[in-house]
Amino acid sequence: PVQVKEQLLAKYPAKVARKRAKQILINEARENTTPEITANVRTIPGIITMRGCTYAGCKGVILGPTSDIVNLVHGPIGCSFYAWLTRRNQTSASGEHGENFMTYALSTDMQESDIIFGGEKKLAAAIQEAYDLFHPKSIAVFATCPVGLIGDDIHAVARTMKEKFGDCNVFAFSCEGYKGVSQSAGHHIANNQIFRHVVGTGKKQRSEQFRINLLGEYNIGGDGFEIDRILTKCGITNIATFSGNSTYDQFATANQADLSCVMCHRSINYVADMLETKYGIPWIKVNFIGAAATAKSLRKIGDYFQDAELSARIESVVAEELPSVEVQRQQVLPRTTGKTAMLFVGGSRAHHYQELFKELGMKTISAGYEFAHRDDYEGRHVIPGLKVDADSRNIEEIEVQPDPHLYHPRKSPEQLAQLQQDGMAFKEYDGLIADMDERTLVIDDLNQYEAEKLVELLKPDLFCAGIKEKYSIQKLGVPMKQLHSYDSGGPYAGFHGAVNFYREIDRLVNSRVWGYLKAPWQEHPELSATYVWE
Ligand code: CFM
Ligand code: HCA
Repeated sequence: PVQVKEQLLAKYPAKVARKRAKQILINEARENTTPEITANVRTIPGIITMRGCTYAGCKGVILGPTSDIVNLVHGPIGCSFYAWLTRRNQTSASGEHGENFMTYALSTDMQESDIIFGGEKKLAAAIQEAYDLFHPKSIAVFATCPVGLIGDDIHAVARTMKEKFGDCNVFAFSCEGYKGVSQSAGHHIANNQIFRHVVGTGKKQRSEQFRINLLGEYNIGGDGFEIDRILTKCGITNIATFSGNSTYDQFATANQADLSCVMCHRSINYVADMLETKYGIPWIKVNFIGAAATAKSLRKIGDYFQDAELSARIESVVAEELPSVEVQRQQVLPRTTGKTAMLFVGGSRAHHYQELFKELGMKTISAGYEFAHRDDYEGRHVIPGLKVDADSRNIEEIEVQPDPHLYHPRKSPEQLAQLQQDGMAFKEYDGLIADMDERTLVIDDLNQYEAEKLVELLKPDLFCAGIKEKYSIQKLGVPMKQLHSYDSGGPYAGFHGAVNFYREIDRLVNSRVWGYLKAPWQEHPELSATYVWE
């Protein structure tokens, strides 16, 4: 791996190589201190990053999957067009009135004249139009880059319209694409506003048993549907998923859950903390990617509630579901064992999916996140020491206090201490590095050039990333699996999802077709022209 790292850096100018070197880590010497990686910093200009923007993280990732909040983008039409149904968050429109606004793309369609004279009037008119069309419970307004540059006060417009309507919660997000170094800043801006404007405002009293929130699950390819199927079967009530297939009222009553379960740590861990501080809800890390991980997460939830009947039910669900998953696994195992994979996805998936590859007997030889932070790599113990730079200071941290009316601790300090003594880890996440083998390569914010170089040097049997990587990797003769959109497949979560994944990965890594692929410039060398500087 040392040589691989050197070769990845060899072509860079010295200054760039120095910077990138800190984001490429060889996982070794576990017995020493945890290795440190540089993450959540600006991409070096000129590098073709895999990342997206802050608006994508706010509007696309966090608010995108809600079904009954009307999402209105204030900006030029391109920002909407290129975000229209590109993320595969599914909705069932199972909210109170069956609303589903997810499939619409609403935009103020900013023009040059709006940039010059200001776009606030146009925004107010668009909010009015959306209200007249749908009479929704809520309208969310998203700013794209030019809005921040010209200084439209979207929050004032939202406030005015909210007061005017009386029955519609209008609020806005200053999530201009440039606000942070990646999508991650957008998650934070989105979550802060949902927490501030929606959570805890619900009137409905929830009285079901074993109430949880599922944080950081976005129902890509129906993952959330499969997780809900399993939870329901176990008798666990999922009050609110943040934000896969979610509704406004689910967010509004999330304060009534007794436990928060965090799937994607990167996109939402601070919300789990805020729910605990303000309402007294403890949180645990879960993972429903992988059959064994699913069983483990269910048992963790059971242990928390300390109810013999619930635990027995969980055991019977696991006993009923696991054997058929195991049959499928045993079928593919002889063909997948020993194959190698590389995983480069935005945040948690580069970690979670290693569980499924382990179940297939496959080795993850290199992995990394587009935009995760050091705690997602090294574990939460690094959080107190994280450097605050100009970019992270830009993103608001909400100061939260216990709510005078709604705070009540779900467990006494003694109960919590007992649970911890029995092995339950609260507020804990050890990150990706701890789960990876020694001498594997962990790379933050991988780019186009390094992706191709890595494939050339290590020739994995499978490369996992997103749409921008897909075809360049396939042209190198290596099968490529999209772990964002699932290439229109899925679900991959839970028990049914594991079976889907086993079957697809078996087909991918055992098909010989990839080896026959030749890129046009390999067949016709005259196409591989070299630019000559005169
Ligand atoms: Fe969390 Fe996600 Fe991911 Fe993410 Fe994303 Fe996504 Fe992703 Mo694409 S919230 S960090 S911002 S698990 S959209 S559902 S697939 S990059 S690894
Ligand atoms: C985003 C969304 C994305 C993009 C996926 C991809 C998603 O970051 O804006 O690059 O293939 O999952 O849809 O991460």
